Amino acid sequence: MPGNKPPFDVDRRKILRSGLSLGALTLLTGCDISDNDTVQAMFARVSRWNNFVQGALFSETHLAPEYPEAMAVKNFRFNAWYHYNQAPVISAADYRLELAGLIDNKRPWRVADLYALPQKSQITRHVCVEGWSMIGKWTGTPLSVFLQRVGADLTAKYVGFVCADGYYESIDMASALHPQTIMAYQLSDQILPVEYGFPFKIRIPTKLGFKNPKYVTAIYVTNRDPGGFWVDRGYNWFSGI
Ligand SMILES: Nc1nc2c(c(=O)[nH]1)N[C@H]1C(S)=C(S)[C@@H](COP(=O)(O)O)O[C@H]1N2
Ligand SMILES: [Mo]
Repeated sequence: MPGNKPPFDVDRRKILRSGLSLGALTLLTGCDISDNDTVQAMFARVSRWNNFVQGALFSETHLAPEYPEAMAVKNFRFNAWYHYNQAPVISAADYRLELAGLIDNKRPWRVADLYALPQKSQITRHVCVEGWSMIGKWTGTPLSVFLQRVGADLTAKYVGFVCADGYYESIDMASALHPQTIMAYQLSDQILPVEYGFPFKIRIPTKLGFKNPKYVTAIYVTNRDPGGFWVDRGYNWFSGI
């Protein structure tokens, strides 16, 4: 993702290319789209509607495709909004995963304690909104197992993540409890290298790549929409695939 630039500017040409006529959008939303703020507000409404529809269609039994081991790429592509050599270097000795919000046991977790939890592997496709995708093998603990272990309120709406590089993300509870959503400690059977998210990334094969936060330093459970780094710059929050 380039610099701190928003991922897109809403303009008339892009709306027209998306297949919706300006007239149709005006009818749908009741907004006059003559100025950019109104267009932005209208898109926010369409995006909220998208969240609702995607959430309603999402089912905990819908599984992302899994692939044979031989299809997993060994040299995985790095992506962030900065060069890979600026990825945050986390010391395992000093690291503590902080827990906050609607969680009974907020004791911070050390890397070794996380890595001692039950684990499983998945070979799934990571799809980046920028137009590339890659199959990788990730291994780690189902987020549902961890959330149960710490006594999270599983009836709450959102699970939020804070990352060591200033990135942040959040997902709906149904996606957090999905069997393929894992706290991934390994990529290609190796402990996650620094640039891929050490000590762990949230791997969610049912969502776009930007919904997969790396170098997670805090997890919290809440009923208030926490947003996300790219979502707050215009992307759709649910972003299911
Ligand atoms: N902390 C953090 N997590 C992040 C990002 C980031 O910039 N910072 N970028 C996201 C995006 S857009 C993608 S495509 C994937 C890239 O993960 P990879 O480097 O393991 O391929 O990480 C996601 N998670
Ligand atoms: Mo991405």
